[in-house]
Amino acid sequence: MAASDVHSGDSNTKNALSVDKVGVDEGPIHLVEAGLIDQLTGMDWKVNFDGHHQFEEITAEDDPPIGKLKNPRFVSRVCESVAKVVEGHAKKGELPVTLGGDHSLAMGTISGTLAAYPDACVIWIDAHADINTAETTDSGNIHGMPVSFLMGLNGNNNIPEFSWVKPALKSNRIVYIGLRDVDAGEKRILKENGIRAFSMHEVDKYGIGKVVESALDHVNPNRDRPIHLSFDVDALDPSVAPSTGTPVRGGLTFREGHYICEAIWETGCLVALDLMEVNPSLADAASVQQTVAVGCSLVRAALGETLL
Ligand code: B3U
Ligand code: MN
Ligand code: MN
Repeated sequence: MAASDVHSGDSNTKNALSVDKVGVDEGPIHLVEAGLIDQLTGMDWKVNFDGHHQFEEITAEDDPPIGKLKNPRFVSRVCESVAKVVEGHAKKGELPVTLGGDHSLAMGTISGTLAAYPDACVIWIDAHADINTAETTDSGNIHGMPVSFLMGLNGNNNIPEFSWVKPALKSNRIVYIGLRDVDAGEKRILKENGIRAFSMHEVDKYGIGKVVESALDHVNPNRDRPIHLSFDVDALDPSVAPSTGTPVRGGLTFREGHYICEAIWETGCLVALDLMEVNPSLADAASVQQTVAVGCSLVRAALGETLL
């Protein structure tokens, strides 16, 4: 496991980019090797690459499941460290970009953002809701659970390993776009907590422009709250982004994905960005190259690249 940070900024805007690897080992480095940093520099971002953070490996024997949760100590330790890095950059006025890697990392990135900007809202782009609790999860994969930890739905202190995660995310400060593979337990949690979600059904019905506007109206009605955008590439259709761990057909088109990033950038409220679940080990070379190129392109769109 390794992670690297890139920080960038100019006089008005600062940018920090951190690259992490949890499970989805090779994704982040592919994005960097594809030239993402040069691309951002070319857009006048001052990019400051930190190099790699090394995490002490915890072997499977030393990290047995806690309840159903797989690799809990390792995931928790990496996320806690990422939370501190993101908080540090955000507090300096930099814009942390985290490349993943497993979406469990958002437990770290969003904790860091909320420590720096307690009134921030989260826009979560994903095929999945990632809101299973330690009780509702079938897979035990923590990448299906980060939102429940951020919202305190596990009674975080009941799982001492995750007691560092503050339940700082309120149900009216997160909105989803792109959902189409939501577990029964997750549907119940979304309903019980009144969490707003725009599935692919709403994207089809209203169009992406209206959906993004409604999503922003819900979490950020006056467009004055800081925004953390957490983008799982599996929100995109597998024909657009095939190299990802859990592809689900019927996803966002290339343009719909980019439109979301562009529209959020246009608000002027973006303070942190995650681009997660690029997984080059899961496809042929051409699919990997396609997914990495789309990933880079989404990051550029979220950081202000315009079409004209
Ligand atoms: N909801 C399932 C599947 C899943 C969630 N996130 C991903 N897959 N990437 C689970 O495992 O919790
Ligand atoms: Mn996800
Ligand atoms: Mn997903």
